[in-house]
Amino acid sequence: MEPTKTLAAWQQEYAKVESALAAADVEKTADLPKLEEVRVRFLGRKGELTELLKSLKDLPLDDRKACGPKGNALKAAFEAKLSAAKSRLEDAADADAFRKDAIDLTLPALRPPRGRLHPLTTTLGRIADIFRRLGYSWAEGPQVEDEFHNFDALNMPGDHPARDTQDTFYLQDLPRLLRTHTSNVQIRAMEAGKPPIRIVCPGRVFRHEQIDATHSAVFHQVEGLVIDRSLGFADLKGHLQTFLESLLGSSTKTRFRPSYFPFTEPSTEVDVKCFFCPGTGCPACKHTGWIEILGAGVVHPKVLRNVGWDPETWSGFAFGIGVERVAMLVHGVRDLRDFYTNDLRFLRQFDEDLV
Ligand code: 2U9
Repeated sequence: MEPTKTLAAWQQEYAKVESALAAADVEKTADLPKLEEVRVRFLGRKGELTELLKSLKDLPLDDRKACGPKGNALKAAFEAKLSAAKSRLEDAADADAFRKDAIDLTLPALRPPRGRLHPLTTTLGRIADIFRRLGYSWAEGPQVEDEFHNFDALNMPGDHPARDTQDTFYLQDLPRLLRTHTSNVQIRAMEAGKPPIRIVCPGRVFRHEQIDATHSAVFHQVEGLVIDRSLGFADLKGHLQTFLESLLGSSTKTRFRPSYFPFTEPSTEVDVKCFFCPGTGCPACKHTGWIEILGAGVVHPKVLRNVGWDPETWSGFAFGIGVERVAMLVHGVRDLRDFYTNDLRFLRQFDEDLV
């Protein structure tokens, strides 16, 4: 191919590109997109430096030999500057991002949300703990029960009002029911073992109740049973007085009123002096000055006989406490339904580290 460019013309173009490169001032480019613009301007497919190098082929052979290295050196110097500028800008961008996302390790940490025990759990724990210290062990049993363990064994014959479908949930097509108290656990413990016995039976019970601020169809009880030789009402009073003083304070005043349960004789309901008013009467004690807290009695001889224990040799007492009722009294909760709706605003009030 015939040369079409003269050495002078090429040198002139070289000088133009060289001064354009110097003017572009690669070292001072402010950001990466601008740097890329400069690269494309000189080294793109139609870039000024690319065109200059391409036009080497139009020079006479001798001139090409002299100018080639000059052109390549210009290109190498420019590429070195580009690469240095690129590193500098990338480092600066990294440093910026680091500064933006940096975590100040000296700041106080966010407190992770912490769960807490449900007030019914802590109340049950408190009750169980007191009886544990009085030598009771813990027994649990089925919530779905047969009529014998829930009723018959407890001296509640077939026509007893407590068996009415108004009070009891019966399972469809099965001779089974949802237990109405945890007494089934005591019956099962007696069947399975031998006297003496000293147990508390906590658990969920079910009654077909109209639900309101003080009644629920599902609630929790702790029942207790103590059977030994020659135990009587005085032992019952001693245990329950000790329990109530532990639960509510050593100055707790109690009152044992006569009552009736089919499974105990004699039976009693235990009141504590109202701790919301000075005995003058208020809505909490229904204006009586006393609050009913539990029921109890000396175990009926028929109940002992029903599990094959001789009432001539063995006797004892039993009691029942409603967990919700105790929790309401202790915490001043007016509506029992608050325990079941899982409203965190309600539950967060019980920040106890108990049990
Ligand atoms: C056996 C023998 C006797 C358990 C008893 C009560 C009295 C009682 C209520 C308190 C409030 C139920 O939760 S509540 O509604 N309970 O008044 N419970 S004596 O007597 C028994 C249990 C088992 C073998």
